[in-house]
Amino acid sequence: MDGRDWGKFLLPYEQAVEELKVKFKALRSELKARDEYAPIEFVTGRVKRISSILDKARRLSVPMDRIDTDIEDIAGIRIMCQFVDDIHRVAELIRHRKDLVLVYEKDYITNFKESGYRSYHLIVEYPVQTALGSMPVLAEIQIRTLAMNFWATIEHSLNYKYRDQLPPHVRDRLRKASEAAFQLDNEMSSIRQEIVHAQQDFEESSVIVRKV
Ligand code: 0O2
Repeated sequence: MDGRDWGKFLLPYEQAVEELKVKFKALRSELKARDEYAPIEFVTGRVKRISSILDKARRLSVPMDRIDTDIEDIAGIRIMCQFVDDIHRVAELIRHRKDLVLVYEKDYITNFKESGYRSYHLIVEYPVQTALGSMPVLAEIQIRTLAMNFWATIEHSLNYKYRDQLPPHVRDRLRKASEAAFQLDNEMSSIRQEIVHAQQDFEESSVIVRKV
């Protein structure tokens, strides 16, 4: 490891993760309390492990003095949703927030990764209020469905266990499993739409009956 004081370096990232987790959990609670639709199922967050930061810096040839600007996912927030449509609602809510600045977006749902990975990523700049003043830190907000999260969690742990050495036929099966998870997402959305339409039809017909 280099001579950096990692404990101090990671402090603002830890603070950013804690604050953003509280804020997105509060957003869910508030929408529910207002009897509005809450597109957020649950929220998690983590600060990237030092070994993982160093691996990524090596892989992307990022010099040590540019880690804070060039590695965008040291602070990571994950927002899980029930439906694919919810992902876009959450992204829209984030775009309108005044407590962070959107830097850019990566749509790994339309352009899913070679591995089969699907998720919507927003890179944001979040100002952390430290004892030394305001400090902007980059954070990656990953928004995904429960099915996308199920796939990504297992694929990540298998890759980790086998140190990125998974044989091609296993990778192929993982890609197929990702497709199956996405089909499940689409089927769930379609079932939900059918229920919503049936409910609307029922409400409209009962209004007509009341008017008659
Ligand atoms: P950690 O610390 O283990 O959580 P990359 O080359 O993937 O690192 P890229 O392409 O710019 O960089 O992707 P991006 O948008 O920075 O996202 C990186 C993070 O997205 C990963 O963090 C994962 O959380 C997730 N991710 C990206 N690709 C995959 C994938 O194929 N499978 C799974 N399961 N997750 C993926 P790390 O690097 O795993 O860090």
